[in-house]
Amino acid sequence: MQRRQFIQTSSIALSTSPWLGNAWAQGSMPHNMAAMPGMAGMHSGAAAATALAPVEAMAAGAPLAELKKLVNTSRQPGVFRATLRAAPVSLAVMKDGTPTEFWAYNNSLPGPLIEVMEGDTVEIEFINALPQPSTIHWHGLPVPPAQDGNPQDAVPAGGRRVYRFKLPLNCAGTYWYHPHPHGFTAEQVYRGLAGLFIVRTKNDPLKGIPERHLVCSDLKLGADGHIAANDMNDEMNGREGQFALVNAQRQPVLTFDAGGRERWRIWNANSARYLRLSLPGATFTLVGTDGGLLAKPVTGLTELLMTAAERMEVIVEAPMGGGKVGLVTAPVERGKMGEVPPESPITLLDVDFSAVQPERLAALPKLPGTLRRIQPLGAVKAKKRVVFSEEMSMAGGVHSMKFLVNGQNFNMQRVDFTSRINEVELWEIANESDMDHPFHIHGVQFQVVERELDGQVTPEPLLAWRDMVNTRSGEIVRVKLVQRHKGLRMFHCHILEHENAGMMGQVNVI
Ligand SMILES: [Cu+2]
Repeated sequence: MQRRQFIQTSSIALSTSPWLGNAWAQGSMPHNMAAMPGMAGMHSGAAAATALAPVEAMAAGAPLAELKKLVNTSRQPGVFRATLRAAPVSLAVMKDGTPTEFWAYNNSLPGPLIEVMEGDTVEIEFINALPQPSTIHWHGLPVPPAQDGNPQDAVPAGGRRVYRFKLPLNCAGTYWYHPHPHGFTAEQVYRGLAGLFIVRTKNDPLKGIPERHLVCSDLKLGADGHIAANDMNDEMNGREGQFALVNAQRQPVLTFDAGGRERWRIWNANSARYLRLSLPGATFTLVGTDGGLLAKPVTGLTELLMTAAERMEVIVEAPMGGGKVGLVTAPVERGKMGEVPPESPITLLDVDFSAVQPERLAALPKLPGTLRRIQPLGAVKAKKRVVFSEEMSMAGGVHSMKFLVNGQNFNMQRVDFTSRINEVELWEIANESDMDHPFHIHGVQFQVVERELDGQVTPEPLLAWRDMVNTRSGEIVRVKLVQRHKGLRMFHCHILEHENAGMMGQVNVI
């Protein structure tokens, strides 16, 4: 079926037959998932468009909160030891005090920040007090597969386990953690389970610049204050909540450092929303990507485009004139399907520059011209090809939409690729679908080599370590990577609804 036809029929179905969404949701999932506990919400809630709370239902304008840190209980140097407990928690985030039941790590939204040094050993006891199996996946971190919260290693409801890994040198960067159980990831993340992870290095070239942490996430609440279930649009396009938050606050105020320069670590912790960030009057200097600092800063940027799950580090310098400026995210055209209401820019945060003393900025030392040594990955020993595609059908009057990797749905029992440890591989990710899909692979950072669109190849200008890269409709992205641990690794689209629907594969490293 052609895409246009599908869009027409799907919009009719949405407006006239609320129950069709059920059939659609079932048709889009592997059979065994329909029987899983917790999937019930997707079926019963998928059809009717819930009446949503107005954006004003959440207060705005509070000072930006600092992230809560996870306290290290170890007294041994070089060891970080703590507990993360995932559990339901009732929090009042709406103005009128209506409580919302979230699922959170240590009752915190977002989950607490883990801060460690390169070379540290990390030991996290995970307590699963959720009504579903769960895991903790250490997104982007070079940890062994058995400690990486794979879907195969689910911790049952009521269970617990310890994740233990030693971080290598040269992995300082901006990471995060979230659940990764088969079939439950999207729901657990949108209910609030996601936390932050920073690895620091002893020789930080940007030491001394005040640092900010901005975690962008969204929240979809019904008018009654409950977390809304996914509707058909969410399942198709990825869930985007009406509340676009920073550090779990709606449009907070950041009072900029008087010296006029800050280092921002920005997380796109949204399930699906891409960010196109700008701060009128100010420019960004990009200094880091998912896997840490760049080789050299990139100056003069007016926009930052971040796919879901991507992180960036930027240096922000105060614009002339002071005052308050909004950090705005503009809509990103990513090929959404169905009837999508018009989107407008959202102010995520107000930045108050009024305390800045311009003469202090003039007196600051210049940013270093080089930040870190990044060696380009060398000669390729093996190649892999990943094809993202979508399949739509109206067979038997039932909407069915599949999100596929190499023509197949995810199957935990099937190994899609085999890789050899310590070999440079070229992965070609071809997006043969109508939507953009952000590619992610576990346990490694890759280097983007080039992008090809309509036969035109553009070499990647940035030498950078990443674990997220967008693939546009019709685009082919080529990346180089090296696996450093033996075992099973997942790779998938990081629009969590697509991953949940099976746009995921696994590679066994031998
Ligand atoms: Cu996707």
